[in-house]
Amino acid sequence: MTDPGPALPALLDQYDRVIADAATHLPVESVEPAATIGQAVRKRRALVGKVTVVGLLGGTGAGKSSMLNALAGDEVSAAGAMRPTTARPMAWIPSDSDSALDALLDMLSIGERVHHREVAPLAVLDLPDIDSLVTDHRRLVSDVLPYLDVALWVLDPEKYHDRTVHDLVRSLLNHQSTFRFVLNQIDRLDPADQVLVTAELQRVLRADGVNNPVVWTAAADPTFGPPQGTEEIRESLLAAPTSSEERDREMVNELERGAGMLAGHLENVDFTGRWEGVRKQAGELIRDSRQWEAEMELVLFASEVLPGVKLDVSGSVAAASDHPDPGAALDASVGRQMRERLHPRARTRALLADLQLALREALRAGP
Ligand SMILES: Nc1nc2c(ncn2[C@@H]2O[C@H](COP(=O)(O)OP(=O)(O)OP(=O)(O)O)[C@@H](O)[C@H]2O)c(=O)[nH]1
Ligand SMILES: [Mg+2]
Repeated sequence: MTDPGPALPALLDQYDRVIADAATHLPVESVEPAATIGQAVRKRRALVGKVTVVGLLGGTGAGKSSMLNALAGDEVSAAGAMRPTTARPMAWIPSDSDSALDALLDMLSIGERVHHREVAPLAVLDLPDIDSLVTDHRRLVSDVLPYLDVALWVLDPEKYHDRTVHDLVRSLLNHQSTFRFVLNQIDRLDPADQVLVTAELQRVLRADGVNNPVVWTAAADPTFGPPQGTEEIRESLLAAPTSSEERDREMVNELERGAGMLAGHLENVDFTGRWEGVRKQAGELIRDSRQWEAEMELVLFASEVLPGVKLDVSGSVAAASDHPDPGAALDASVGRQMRERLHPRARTRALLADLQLALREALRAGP
């Protein structure tokens, strides 16, 4: 974005107005996912520029905990041969970390925190593996991702090809600007194989849809000697991991995703045109003493245009039966109720359309 600073707060405010408007008439479950995205972006923004938040992702045994220990220069997370080792996430964070980071960790239920006294404003989250059968682990990954400056995928020479990893990479491509990859345990490969495996990993990642994947190589906990490559990784993480444009762009992308979710609950139906036919049909059925069929006709139409909303249909049909023009009576009862309910939807839809336009413009103006 050319001027990302002021654009994002304005877009966030606009987003929140649409959510608040939708919440006045849509069911909670329709609004909540989009509202959560908005909150996530706000929290994420509060952290920008203060601490670089890195999350370690990957299969069990790849060396995520070992990577954290190497980056920290100390054993802060238990690594081990037992699979899986890390059952619960932990965070290695600056001891003077601000409340925004604590609030984020609280929200993600990451209770285990080790504080460091380094000058580097680096927070590293050691996450449980993504390939065990514990689906909670994968849910945690998607909950955490929107907040990361860098999602550091730790892979090893044996399992770098694993389907679980690549399925997940593909499903999370909307966060790809934060993706970095490290081929760990390179001490187990001879130099020629290191080159081959790295190239192959890059090829697979491109096939997943990652544009220009950054692949580092390292040995976080080699069988012999000190860690290799981790110092360079640490420096790369600290050196402006993602540009502010990229970060803002990612947040705008998130808002666009949330707006799209809401749009799914506000689809436009041609009420006026169709209602004319439905009320005529129901009116004729009533005149033919087929009240029950008239009710069905109305219920079906109502459930289509206003899913999840309860309307008084049988009372209205009974009243219309005593009316000289049942169709007109239905229009004044059921029809009026539907119009009243549809009115706020049209309003939210208009607000949402404005928001989606503004989000698209912000993305188009990007680099
Ligand atoms: N040879 C070699 N072994 C490594 C390297 N990095 C980690 N290991 C070993 O691999 C095993 C698994 O490492 P962890 O760091 O526990 O792996 P993890 O990804 O955290 O695993 P989970 O917590 O189960 O998800 C340990 O026995 C480590 O000592 C490396 O660079 N080279
Ligand atoms: Mg671990």
